[in-house]
Amino acid sequence: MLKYRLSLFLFTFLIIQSSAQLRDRISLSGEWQFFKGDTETSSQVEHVTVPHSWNAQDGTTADYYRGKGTYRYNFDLPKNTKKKRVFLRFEAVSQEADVFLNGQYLGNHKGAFNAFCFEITPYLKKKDNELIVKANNILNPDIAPLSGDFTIFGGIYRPVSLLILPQTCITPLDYASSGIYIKQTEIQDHKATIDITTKIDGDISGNKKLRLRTSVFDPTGKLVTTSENEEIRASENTVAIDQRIYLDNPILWNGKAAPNQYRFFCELLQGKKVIDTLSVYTGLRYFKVDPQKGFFLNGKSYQIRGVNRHQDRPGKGWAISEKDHQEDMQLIKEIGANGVRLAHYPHSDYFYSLCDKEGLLVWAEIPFIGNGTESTAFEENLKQQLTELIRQNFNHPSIFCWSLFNELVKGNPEKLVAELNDLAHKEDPTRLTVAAANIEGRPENKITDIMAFNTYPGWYWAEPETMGPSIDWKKDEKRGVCISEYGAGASIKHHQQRMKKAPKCEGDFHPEEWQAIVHEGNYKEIDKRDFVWGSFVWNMFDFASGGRKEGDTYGMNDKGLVTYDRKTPKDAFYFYKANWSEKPVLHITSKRHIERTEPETDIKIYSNCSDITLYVNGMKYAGNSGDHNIFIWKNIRLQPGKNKIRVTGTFNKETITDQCEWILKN
Ligand code: GCB
Repeated sequence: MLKYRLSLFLFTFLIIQSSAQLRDRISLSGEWQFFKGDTETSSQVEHVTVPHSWNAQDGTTADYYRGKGTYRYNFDLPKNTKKKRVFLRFEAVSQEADVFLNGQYLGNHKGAFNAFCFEITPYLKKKDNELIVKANNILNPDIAPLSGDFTIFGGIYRPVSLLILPQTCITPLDYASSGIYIKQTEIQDHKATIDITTKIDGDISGNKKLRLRTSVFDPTGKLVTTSENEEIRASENTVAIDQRIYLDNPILWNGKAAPNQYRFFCELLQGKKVIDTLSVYTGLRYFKVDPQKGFFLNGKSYQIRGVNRHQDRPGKGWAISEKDHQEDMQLIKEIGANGVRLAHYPHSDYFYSLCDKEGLLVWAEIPFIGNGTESTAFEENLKQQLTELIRQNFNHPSIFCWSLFNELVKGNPEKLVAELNDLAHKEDPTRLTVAAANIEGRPENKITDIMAFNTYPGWYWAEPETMGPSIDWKKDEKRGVCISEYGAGASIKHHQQRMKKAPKCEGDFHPEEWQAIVHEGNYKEIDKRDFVWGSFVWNMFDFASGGRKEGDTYGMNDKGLVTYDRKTPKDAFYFYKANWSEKPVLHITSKRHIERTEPETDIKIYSNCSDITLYVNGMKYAGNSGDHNIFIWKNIRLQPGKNKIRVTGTFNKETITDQCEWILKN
């Protein structure tokens, strides 16, 4: 036993050793030169830090700059490149990029959200290589999206790296993916069939005695199986190698409860020598949507109750850091959601990885929004963006569906949606296709495997409770239904008590209280219906939408449960937290409504505690029972001047308290 452990340790050690020497990644993030436009005048040149967006400051204004921007970066050849190949990989440039190295044109990339990669080996010099990126975020009829309620921040807004790889390598050039695709052909509780495809690029045609060995480590780090191919015979210099492995009793990736992941360690050998290695991770799981009973993960009911997310932040736009991603994830975890719709475009690989680790179910999406042109170039661009999304994110266990459009309202996109649907199935037969519509009965709504609707009862129309009939109209006997968006705008500076009807959605006054009422009313209706396989609040965070003129700040969509700076959760956040979280929640709503003019008020608490007791200026009010963890005391009299509001509850035998002060003005 000890001998076995020792050899396993040595084996793992050797692999780590060899991979460290074979591949390298050098970050080109840091100081770059930048100027707006494409012809340089020295006065214009700024020193900026990449990731960068030129709309970091003006992205919340109606006439934010949608134009050209040029970046320059100079670097010496890194030391470890002898006999290696060098690739340049961008994680995203918004929204179009032309890239040049030492005057040599490397190529163009269209689409703001996916990675792309070029080989640069032949163009490198020892010293002072000059990299130029000419980018633009000009509205272009050939690039999706053509519309949308969000700012298209321009720039090199995700990291850039050099990949230093062996001459013959697992390729980074297949739509900038990892080159390894772990297909979960059949997963059950007791066995798994997995098909691995590894794409190799280099000097491989003829008899090069190449073999591929894939070792699989379970979530505890134990080597569970190894698959090794016969020698590879290829006529071209790129080849895709297929391997099938079987596992008994796989340790499943089981959502938030157990987000277990396996490691697939691929080694490329020439004769006995290991010439390239790469590890990828995935979690094994199976899922389905039952049209009557909703979502099932690994055979058990697991309704998705989640939030939507946009990726921007104040002062940064889309150029956010890993720390920012972590903070978003922390808040999504805190609220207790079990799923997230990463709207309306591909998000950063880092964020999908956080979702894998936290066990969130992810809806991933391409930016086909509003309307399409009939142009072939536009259609090809959407297909390219879908292929990139799928290949780059193929191994993320969190992703369960590929979404093909959001709210198509113009034209006849049916044929294109059908082609995208076929493409998604061809690229990935293991996940579901989905789309989000806002108009029932349109022909393109019938195409995807499952379907979802954006609906805003209580905000853009009707009362919050109209969510009930709104869902029932949309119910599909074969595909169930998901509410992919619902919500209301809210400012933490605007307050009103005893609200009976919606404020003007296009107006400036967006009281926090009404947003909470909409969510309570909407969510109760969603929660009653088992056939609603998923629901996603619009939106977890306020986000930039340059053209909007409403609420307390123009240029923003304020439907977030949390403010744009991520500092203040609004009351509605605590409604969900009280319903979803396993941690204690006891929250007095309207705390920020400090200055009161009405002597009588209702007091509303969101809580998952028991024995809830309210004290107003020391006077005790017995608890009442709360539907969906909402507790309301009606017509409580405030005294002129200061009022002390305190509430206590019990959670796991612990006493929890919340308090605030309101001032009744005479
Ligand atoms: C929608 C859109 C989303 C908007 C949202 C809103 O239906 O899909 O992009 O931001 O409504 O707030 O109006």
